[in-house]
Amino acid sequence: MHPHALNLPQGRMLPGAVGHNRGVVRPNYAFLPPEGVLKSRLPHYEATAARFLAAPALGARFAQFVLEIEPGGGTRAPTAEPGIQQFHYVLSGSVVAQVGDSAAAELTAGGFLYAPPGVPVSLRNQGSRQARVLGLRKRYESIGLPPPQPILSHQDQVPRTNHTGLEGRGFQHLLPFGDLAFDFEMNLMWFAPGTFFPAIETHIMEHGLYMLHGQGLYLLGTEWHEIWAEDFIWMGAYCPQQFYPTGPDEAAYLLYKDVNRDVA
Ligand code: UGY
Ligand code: MN
Repeated sequence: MHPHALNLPQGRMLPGAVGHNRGVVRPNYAFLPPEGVLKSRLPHYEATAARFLAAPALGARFAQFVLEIEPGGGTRAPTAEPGIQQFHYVLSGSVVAQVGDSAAAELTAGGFLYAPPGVPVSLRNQGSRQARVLGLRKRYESIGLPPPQPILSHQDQVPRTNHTGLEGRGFQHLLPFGDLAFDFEMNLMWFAPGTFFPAIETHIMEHGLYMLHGQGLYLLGTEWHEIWAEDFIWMGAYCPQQFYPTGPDEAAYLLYKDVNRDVA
């Protein structure tokens, strides 16, 4: 439809009706630009908005969300749910965090925590500006091992590795890599301009991808999507995937991946 046909005041456009919507939801993946993901409130948080990204309603077997915590806000009391693991990663601002009876620690951008199933988490914004925190909840799949211990750390404490032999790739495994007690990974994936995966991946693991830096082109199924910082992608099992950074600088995203468990 031509914009004039809408009879809008001059200079006003109806987003989506005459523009391009980058958002896509398919049975096996979803691409969610941030502007379309609306706010909700949660009873166990005060002065906090939640923007849900991945959820069982989408087809995901985990939940992922951004918390916008105002100064003085956060969890009303430490929160836990039997059988549910929690992971939080600070995007901006800072929070004072506690997992179980660990010492309280201030987490700034790049700080993260892991709470084993049923272990309570406290997140409080004691700063003077909004804190943005990426959260994840996943039901723990127990095996004959004790569940993992709580973690409070920062990405700067995590080595950057590259097992690919391809120059310009980087991996930071925020959770202990190869520890079979964990049933998921949270990895920072770095891409210098000109890099990409060695092959189009088509694997059983699901992903929740939050774009942190730079930009690129993401293949999902058979379609390419332009991706920018703050975009989110859910990839279901066996979703074909590939990535090319397209900006002048390194691109990076935080990637959830379910691992280490058998299937039947
Ligand atoms: O480890 C992975 O599955 C990763 N290479 N996938 C991705 O970044 N989409
Ligand atoms: Mn993958």
